[in-house]
Amino acid sequence: MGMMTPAEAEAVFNEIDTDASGEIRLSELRDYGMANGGTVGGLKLADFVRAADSDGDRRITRAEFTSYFA
Ligand SMILES: [Ca+2]
Ligand SMILES: [Ca+2]
Repeated sequence: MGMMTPAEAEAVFNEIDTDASGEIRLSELRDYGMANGGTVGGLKLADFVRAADSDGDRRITRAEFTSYFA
């Protein structure tokens, strides 16, 4: 929602998606949060998942991530 440019959102997504599967699993999110003060884009991890996971499968796809942040 305009918090990042599309290019920034893409870069952050790639940083979190360490296995390059195209979606962020909760374990990847936890690893990222541990290294970044427990937040993603200024949101706590649980709040981030609730907000960005629009289909509720507990995984954040590239499309879900960029449509939320960019
Ligand atoms: Ca992944
Ligand atoms: Ca999802």
